[in-house]
Amino acid sequence: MRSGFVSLVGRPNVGKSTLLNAMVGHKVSIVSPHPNTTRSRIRGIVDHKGAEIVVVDTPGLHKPKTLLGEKMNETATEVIGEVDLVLVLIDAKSGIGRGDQMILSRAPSSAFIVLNKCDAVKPKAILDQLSVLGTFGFEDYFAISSRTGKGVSELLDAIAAKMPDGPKLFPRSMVSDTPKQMWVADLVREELLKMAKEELPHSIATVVSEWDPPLVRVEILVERESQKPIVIGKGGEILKAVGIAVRRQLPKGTRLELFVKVDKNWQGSSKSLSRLGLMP
Ligand SMILES: Nc1nc2c(ncn2[C@@H]2O[C@H](COP(=O)(O)OP(=O)(O)OP(=O)(O)O)[C@@H](O)[C@H]2O)c(=O)[nH]1
Ligand SMILES: [Mg+2]
Repeated sequence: MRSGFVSLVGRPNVGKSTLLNAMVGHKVSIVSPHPNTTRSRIRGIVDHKGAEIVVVDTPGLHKPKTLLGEKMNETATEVIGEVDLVLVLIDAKSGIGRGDQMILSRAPSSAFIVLNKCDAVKPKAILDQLSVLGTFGFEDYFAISSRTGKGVSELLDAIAAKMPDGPKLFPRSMVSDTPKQMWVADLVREELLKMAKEELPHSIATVVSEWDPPLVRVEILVERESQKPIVIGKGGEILKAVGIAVRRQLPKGTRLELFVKVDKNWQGSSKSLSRLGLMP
């Protein structure tokens, strides 16, 4: 038996969480078109060709503007040092930018480079980008699409071959170790992100304030009084739609109650971030 840890790192929005879900074959990390969706480490468990691979999704590495941003970068950087293998994701659609170069310059030479979103670009663009990436001299290179799944199985083959000897770490059929409360809070945030525009995605945080199944209360934090009506919607229509979409993903009979609160400085307050589970 072999087992080990692999981390997915890269700029925000390159498709790390989409790849984690594709590898696990279940949705274990929320995804959105907005950058900075993942705020904490999310672990997914994959059994592949005799190896147990624990894939760790991390927040996108970016220039932090708040304490939350600093903590997110810290989380991602710490994970790099703790795993058996690092996967650096690059977005083929947006190309190799300065942010990517910074990450590539800090990644260990044993890392795998994964060019993602290859479904969205022409073959020549893939070849051109791979030839640039090749100059960095990493262990191996992959061109995949996390959205269509193309290349994901070959990537898993190569990862499995790199895992050290070791025992099974998680019970069979377990796909993630995210606590249920964190998961429900994230599902609510994911649905809100689908409807949110402009700066709102960054302003929203969610946390379970009462966990007494089948009753589950989730608090939605915004930073300004003026954001409250946007999240609630006309006559409560947005909250209602969010509630319906999240309930569909929860056990039958769950009573989900959503509340919106203003916490002006939740992104900059260590007390608020601890309550949200985003720092110790
Ligand atoms: N066309 C295409 N889009 C993709 C692919 N993978 C991810 N996306 C899209 O890219 C956007 C970002 O995906 P995420 O998986 O949330 O990206 P992330 O790297 O986890 O982002 P952060 O958590 O913000 O750091 C979403 O709209 C995805 O649907 C892909 O292979 N092809
Ligand atoms: Mg993510």
